[in-house]
Amino acid sequence: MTPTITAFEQSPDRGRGLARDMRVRWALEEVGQPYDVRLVSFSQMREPAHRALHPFGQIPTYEEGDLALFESGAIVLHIAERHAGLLPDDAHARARAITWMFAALNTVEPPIVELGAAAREERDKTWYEERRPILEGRVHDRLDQLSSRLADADWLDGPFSAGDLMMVTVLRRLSGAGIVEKYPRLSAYVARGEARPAYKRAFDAQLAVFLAASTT
Ligand SMILES: N[C@@H](CCC(=O)N[C@@H](CS)C(=O)NCC(=O)O)C(=O)O
Repeated sequence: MTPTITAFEQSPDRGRGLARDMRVRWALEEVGQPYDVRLVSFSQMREPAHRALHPFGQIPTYEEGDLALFESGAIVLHIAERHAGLLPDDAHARARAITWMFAALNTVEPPIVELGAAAREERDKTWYEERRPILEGRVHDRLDQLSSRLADADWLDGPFSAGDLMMVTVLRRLSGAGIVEKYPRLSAYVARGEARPAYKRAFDAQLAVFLAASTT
């Protein structure tokens, strides 16, 4: 059965692949699972039909028969567990790859999201210039630690896994901030992820949506 995911009708990231449908698209491309996309506007995301799928009125969602999921991490894990290619067969290696998924979402992404939210929503506040270095410092702490752990390896734990997919998409949220560039190992890690054919297919698909919306 072909799953259907939701994505922004017109992404605020202007097709840079930073919205979280990108993770799901990439995972589906990695495992070779075709998918449909239902595009939603911000007003549709607030409506009861979408809220029934996503209690917080966000994207992405994932529907497959009578299964409906939300949360990009849960969706990518579901895909990775049902198809070969994103999780190792060895039970311990598999558990470690899933640990990296959680680390990406639960340890690395929160300070990145906080920094972005402050830049968007607090820029005109009196405290912003004082707070920004604190928020940047929290991001740098995590990137320092991540870079040390990655060291000169290609991926976080053996072959590319859903843990890397999630971590690369989380680090990409810093695009344009000039932060990841300070960590050559992490920059190269993100570039390795972006060079994967499945990543490119996913990126092109979400960019095509943005370009089509921009010309109408
Ligand atoms: N933890 C959620 C976050 C979902 C999320 O923040 N989605 C954003 C797009 S990347 C969204 O829908 N933003 C619009 C809004 O919150 O109104 C996940 O990983 O799926």
